[in-house]
Amino acid sequence: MARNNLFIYFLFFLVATSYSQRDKLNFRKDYRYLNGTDSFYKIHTMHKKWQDAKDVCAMEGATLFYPEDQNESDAVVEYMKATQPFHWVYVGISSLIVKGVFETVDGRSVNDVYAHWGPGEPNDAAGVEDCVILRNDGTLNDVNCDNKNPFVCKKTLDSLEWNTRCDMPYSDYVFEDNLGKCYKFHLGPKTWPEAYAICNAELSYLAVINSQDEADHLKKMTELAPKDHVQGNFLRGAVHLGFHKRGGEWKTIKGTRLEDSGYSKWGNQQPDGGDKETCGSMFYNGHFNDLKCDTNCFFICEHDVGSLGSAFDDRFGDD
Ligand SMILES: [Ca+2]
Ligand SMILES: [Ca+2]
Ligand SMILES: [Ca+2]
Repeated sequence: MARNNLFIYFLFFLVATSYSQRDKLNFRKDYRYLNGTDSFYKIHTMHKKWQDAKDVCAMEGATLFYPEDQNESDAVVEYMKATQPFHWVYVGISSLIVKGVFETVDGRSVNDVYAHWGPGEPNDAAGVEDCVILRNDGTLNDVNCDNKNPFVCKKTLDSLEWNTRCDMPYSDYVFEDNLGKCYKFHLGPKTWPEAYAICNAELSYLAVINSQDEADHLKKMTELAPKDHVQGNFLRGAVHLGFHKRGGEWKTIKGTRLEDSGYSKWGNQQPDGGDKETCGSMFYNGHFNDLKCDTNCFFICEHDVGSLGSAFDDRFGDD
C-alpha cells in the first residue's frame, strides 16, 4: 500500500514538473492560441505601413503572420471575422526584393505556402504594389506597402522559450537576485522613444533606478555588456533610462519626481541641456545625464517579475 502511494506520488510529481509554460499554451495575454495551428496570434488593430508592421511583430518576439496552408488561413480568418470589423490584414509576404517575386518574411516562395490570390491578383496596380494583404474571404492581394493596415503577428509553439526566473517569454532578460528584478541591456542603439516602445513591446519598461544598489547593478551590467563590438553612428558613454522632463520637472516614466524615486545622482554639470535635452540617460559610471530624445544610444529595460499574472496559471494551478 505504502509503495503504491509512493508510486502515485511519483507519477504526480512527473506530471506536475512537466507542466511547462508550453503545456499551458501561454505566450502573452494579448496573443491567442488557435487550435489546430500550434501557434499564437495577435491581431494588431493600429494600422501601420507594412515594414512597420513587420518591425512591431519582431519587437514582440514574433513574426508578421502569413498562412502556411488553407487550414491556418481558415483559422486566422475565422478569428478575425469573429473579433474585428475590418476586412483584411497585412501578412508577411512581399515582392520588395525583386518585383513580381513574392516571398515570405523568412524567405520562402509564396507558392510553397499559401498562394490563394484573389481574382486578377497580384496585379501591381500603378506599379506600386509590393506588399500583400489577406482578405477575410481568404484571398491574397498585393497593395502599396505605404498603405496603413491592421496586421497579425504569429508566434509558433515550437519557438516559445519561457524564462522561468523572470516569468516571461523573453529568454535574454536576466534575473538579479538582490533586487528581485529582471533586466536586459539592449545593444542596438535607438532613440529614447524607440527604446521606450521596445521595452514596452517586451512587457517591460525603460529601466527606472530606485536605489544605489540598482544603480550599481545597472552600472555593472553596462560595464559587462559587449558594447565595443557595436558599429555605427551613435552616442557612446550613456544609456537611455526611464525618466524625462515633463512640465519643467524631471520625473520617472512611472510619474514619480526624480528626487523622490530613490536615486537621483546627476553627472558633473548635469543636467546641462535646458529645454533641448528632455530625455533621461545614465553615463556608464551610473550618474544621470540629460540627452536630446532623438539621440541614438544603448538602453536598459526592466521587468517586474510576476507582473504578467497569467490567467492560465489560475486555470491550471501554479507550478
Ligand atoms: Ca493588387
Ligand atoms: Ca527599478
Ligand atoms: Ca546633458
